[in-house]
Amino acid sequence: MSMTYPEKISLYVQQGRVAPMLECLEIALRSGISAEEILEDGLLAGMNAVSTRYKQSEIFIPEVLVSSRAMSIGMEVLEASLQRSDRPCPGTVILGTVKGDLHDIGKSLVKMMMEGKGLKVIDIGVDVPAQTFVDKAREHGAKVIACSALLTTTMNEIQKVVEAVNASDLAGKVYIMAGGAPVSQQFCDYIHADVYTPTAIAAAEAALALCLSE
Ligand code: B1M
Repeated sequence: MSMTYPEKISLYVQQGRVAPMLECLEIALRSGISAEEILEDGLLAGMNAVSTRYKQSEIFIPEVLVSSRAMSIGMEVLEASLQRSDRPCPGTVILGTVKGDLHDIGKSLVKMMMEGKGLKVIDIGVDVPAQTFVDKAREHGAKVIACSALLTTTMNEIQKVVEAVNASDLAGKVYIMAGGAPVSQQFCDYIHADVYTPTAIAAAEAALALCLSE
């Protein structure tokens, strides 16, 4: 039985083959497959398979890197096709991966989902020091600071963001959201972050609710 386009995209992500992945992605979009389905069953399915094989030591960092590069390029193309909300912009979110952490695939997903909700997202990148989150929130009048952390060694940086906000003029004026694989509700309660969400979609819904509050 022949593979569907999302299945092919998943396979090419696993193999890190950008050109055929992009070709399939374009054909899939043209043939009416939704951007959400391509994201879930293609790009994310491929990256999940890579994560599993990496955990089982079947592949190593170089392979993970080529796959994550393919996934990121696919996400950029898909971003333009994901449904945009036509509501007026309800608020601005500062989004970044915390200091010491270079993982950005989940963060990019959070960005796409938040933009899909009509939010303005200022993506300040990876390896972001706590104070930069505060400075950027002030500069852009943001209502939400969203921190992503993928390492147990960097998740404590989110606490530094909470402390930096509390020590600034933004204390009580900006919400702090946290997420990423090692982060949990319990951890967020412990560091006094305002909102924990486990997925990018949940993060987008929560950020929208925060921006619409009051
Ligand atoms: Co890294 N890595 N990595 N890695 N890597 C993990 C995270 C790891 C779990 C793998 C493992 O050992 N099983 C492990 C962490 C272990 C730990 O801390 N306990 C690990 C390690 C150890 C490392 C290095 C230290 C390896 C080394 O050098 N020896 C190193 C660290 C570099 C650094 O950051 N300083 C490293 C490097 C890398 C690569 C560069 C090779 C690459 C990153 C490429 C990139 O991001 N551009 C990479 C990758 C790809 C992974 C895995 C395989 C996949 C991560 C990913 O992108 N998943 C990962 C294994 C795994 O997670 N199973 C692993 C797909 C992505 C969609 O999921 O980011 O979890 P995720 O996002 C999810 C949710 O978490 C959530 O939304 C998404 C789903 O909807 N989410 C949020 C994310 N942010 C959110 C924010 C929110 C809300 C939800 O609100 C604000």
